[in-house]
Amino acid sequence: MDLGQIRRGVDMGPSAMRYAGLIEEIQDLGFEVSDYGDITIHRSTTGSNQEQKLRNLKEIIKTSEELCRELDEILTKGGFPLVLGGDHSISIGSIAGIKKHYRDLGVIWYDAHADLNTAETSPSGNIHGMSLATNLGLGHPILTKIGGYQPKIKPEHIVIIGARSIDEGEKQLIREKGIKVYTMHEIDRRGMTTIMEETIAYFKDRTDGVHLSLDLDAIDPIDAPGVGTPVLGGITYRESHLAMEMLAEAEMITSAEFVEVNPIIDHKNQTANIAVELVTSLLGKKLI
Ligand code: HAR
Ligand code: MN
Ligand code: MN
Repeated sequence: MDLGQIRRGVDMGPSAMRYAGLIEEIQDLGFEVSDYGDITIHRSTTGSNQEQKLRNLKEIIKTSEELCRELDEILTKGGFPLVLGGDHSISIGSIAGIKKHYRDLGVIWYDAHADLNTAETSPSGNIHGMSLATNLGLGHPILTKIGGYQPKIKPEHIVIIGARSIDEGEKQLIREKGIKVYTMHEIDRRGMTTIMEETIAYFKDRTDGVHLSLDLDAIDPIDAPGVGTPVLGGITYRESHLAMEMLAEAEMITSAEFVEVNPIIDHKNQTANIAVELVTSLLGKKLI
């Protein structure tokens, strides 16, 4: 999927991660993998809907409904859903499908951005900057009702990690709803170990499942250059491994998505390689 923003190429993210050995690496950890393949993207043939406020809305809705159905099915079969992006608008469909299986689903939003815009506050009209708000039930009902219900997530069941580019409307919403955010300031000041310990403790008695939504732009562009909206001063490669390893140790994550890998912008598939490494750390790969 690349319809949630305007830079082409992010739809090739899943291929780049497969090419980087994702499936083999997961199998090496002892897991059985079923690759569900790519979701068909319903790109408009009459020229995509370049409507200013919700760009490509119709196409994103169709795609999200399909992703929602697939994730519902995977969880019904007892699998661990791992979604590959694609721009971050895919989390609308993935969380719509996943949340059907939990009463209080927690979400870790590992991202340079908060993705808490609505059509009213968005500076861009790009739906990938609205996906977390949509999951909270905020914004256009046609988006928030994907999967047939809303809201999916409660504000107190969200932890944002790595934020450093937050729009005015998003800041207001964060304050209004009391959403827990660890910006780069907190990570620098208190260290990733403390942030992850607190996040794990926070979710422990509040949720019955935790979805990790990892946007590769959370990581510093020096380490992960292959993203459409890079922001300086990000989480390091090592801090990100630590975060994934701590989540693995806590056995807390019940589904995950790795998004915004754009191979056209990337250097020698570096960002896709990091994504694959982080998946393996999340799934319990150890150094020794
Ligand atoms: N906040 C800006 C917007 O809404 C930029 C969002 C960029 N988004 C992502 N997702 N890459 O995290 O347009
Ligand atoms: Mn994002
Ligand atoms: Mn982002």
